[in-house]
Amino acid sequence: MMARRLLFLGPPGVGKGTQAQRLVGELGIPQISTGDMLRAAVAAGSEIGRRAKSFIDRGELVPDQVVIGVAEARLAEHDASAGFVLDGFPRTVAQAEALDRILERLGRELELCVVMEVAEPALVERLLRRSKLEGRSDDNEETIRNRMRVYREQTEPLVAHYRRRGIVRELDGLGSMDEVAERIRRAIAA
Ligand code: B4P
Repeated sequence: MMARRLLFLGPPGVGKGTQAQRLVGELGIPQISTGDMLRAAVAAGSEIGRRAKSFIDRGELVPDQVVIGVAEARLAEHDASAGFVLDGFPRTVAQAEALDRILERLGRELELCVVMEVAEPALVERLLRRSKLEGRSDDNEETIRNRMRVYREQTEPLVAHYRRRGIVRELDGLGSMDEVAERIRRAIAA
């Protein structure tokens, strides 16, 4: 049995978004990326986008209340009832606690937390390469370093939160996208 309620954790650029997208096609479940949703809100010029933009551009986390509202609304949509890949949410302990409450209300439970790791120099290199292709406002070196620091300080502690529940699978994010996808497939099926 494949796990279908999944959370991807890992530093910026580790491949969460890339791998979550691949899984969508394979498992037929939606990718829930707060980063993508916030960027779409910025592009649309909505109230949420206006509140999020300066945080994103500095590589800081958008305030919990904003992000939790966005994630909660998305998780309640019909297509998430059969499963989902959370990518980029939760990023703080307060968000993880909110996620627990949201899922409990919906009568669902997280099955697996896939933690990906890659050493920082390779991550910075990947994100700088992406900046040339996509021109994302937060993919410059100074902001990338800040995002790494924010990850280590605020998000990495969540690994322990989920480890206590026995649902963590850790894997190496270095290698080709196909190699990483295969490691994820094995972790999900195990
Ligand atoms: P995100 O959009 O989540 O940004 P990210 O961490 O850089 O994405 P990801 O890690 O998924 O990138 P990927 O590896 O796929 O967040 C951006 C900002 O939004 C945050 O800084 C914050 O301000 C805000 N935000 C989002 N969620 C929030 C929350 N919950 N709370 C508060 N604020 C929040 O891609 C990286 C690159 O690597 C790609 O170019 C890809 O092609 C490449 N790559 C992937 N796999 C590879 C491989 N195996 N080998 C070589 N290259 C690879």
